[in-house]
Amino acid sequence: MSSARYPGAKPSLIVRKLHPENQETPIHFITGDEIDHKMFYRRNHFSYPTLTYSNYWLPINGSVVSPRIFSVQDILKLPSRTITAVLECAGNKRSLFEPKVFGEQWENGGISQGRWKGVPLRTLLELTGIQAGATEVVVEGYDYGKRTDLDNIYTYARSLPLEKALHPDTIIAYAYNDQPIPFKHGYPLRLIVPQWYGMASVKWIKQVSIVDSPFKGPFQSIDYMYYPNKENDNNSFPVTTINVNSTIQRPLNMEVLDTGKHIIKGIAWTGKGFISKVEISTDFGKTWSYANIMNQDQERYRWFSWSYEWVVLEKGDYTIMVKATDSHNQSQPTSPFWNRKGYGYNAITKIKIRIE
Ligand SMILES: Nc1nc2c(c(=O)[nH]1)N[C@H]1C(S)=C(S)[C@@H](COP(=O)(O)O)O[C@H]1N2
Ligand SMILES: [Mo]
Repeated sequence: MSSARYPGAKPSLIVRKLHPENQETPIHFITGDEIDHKMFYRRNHFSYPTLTYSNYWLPINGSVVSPRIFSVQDILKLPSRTITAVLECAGNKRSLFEPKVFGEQWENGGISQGRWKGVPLRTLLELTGIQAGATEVVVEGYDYGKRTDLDNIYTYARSLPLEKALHPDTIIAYAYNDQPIPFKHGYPLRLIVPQWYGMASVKWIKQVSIVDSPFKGPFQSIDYMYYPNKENDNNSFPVTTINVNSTIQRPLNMEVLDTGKHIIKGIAWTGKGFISKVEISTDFGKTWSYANIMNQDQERYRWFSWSYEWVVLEKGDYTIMVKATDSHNQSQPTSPFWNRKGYGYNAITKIKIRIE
């Protein structure tokens, strides 16, 4: 559709909640692989923090050989790394679970992608040294508040196992798409943890602490755990790597189209590995064809755009299904893995279309 016929019509974020601010990316109306920060989803547990930038320092302490306090200037001088990665909220698509689960009712816009530049956390940890026996790295943000389920005030803090913290692509970022990180996305410094759901990528970093026992903060021990049972916490395990997944951008769910040729297009992504195939069915799963995957040779951590030319001659109602598979042979399952807090939804993507 030519935008010239619709002057001024442009996508906007979709509000889920304003206090704290939680908004979705208008993923169906995004073109391109690097999302403008104005269209980047926003996911916050608390009010935005107040920080004084003139006096901002990044302390690294705990089980280190020599604790240090870095200025942003110090960090800018170190060798940088630039990474284009999918950031997806673990609650993305939560609204699709049956039975429904409590929490932000994300549809499919709890996902964005862009280019982050920063310094590997590893580089900083090499400068402080790590003591023998250290097991995890805790990254704490400046934002804090009360949770509905606990009495104390908590900051937003998460830990990473040492191995993930030391991965050269786990970075302390200071730029997004060549600009300083926008305030709402973590200015001046945020963690970017490729391959893991977004909760790991802590914004507004206040300090980094190396620890030698499992970190038990509530955003790690209560939230961001998969609870497979409705009534108890048995068999819970932590939310980490992004599941293989896809979204149909066009046409829209429940759209009415005419007979003829239509381009079905969307994105597919995964945490570990890359997307190896995208299959599509326009007859409710009876037959499947391969969608055409664009730029399949691209670097890791990105989403893949795909498209499929659909020629439809018969009027009626159609269910279109998309199933992505990754290089570790993980495919979107027929039914989702239901869990009480509604994380990691990745069942086969479905929309309905009417042809008249
Ligand atoms: N300090 C801090 N970091 C945070 C959060 C937060 O509430 N506070 N939310 C996390 C979650 S759950 C997600 S999905 C991403 C969202 O990042 P964005 O708001 O830049 O999209 O940030 C993560 N980092
Ligand atoms: Mo999230």
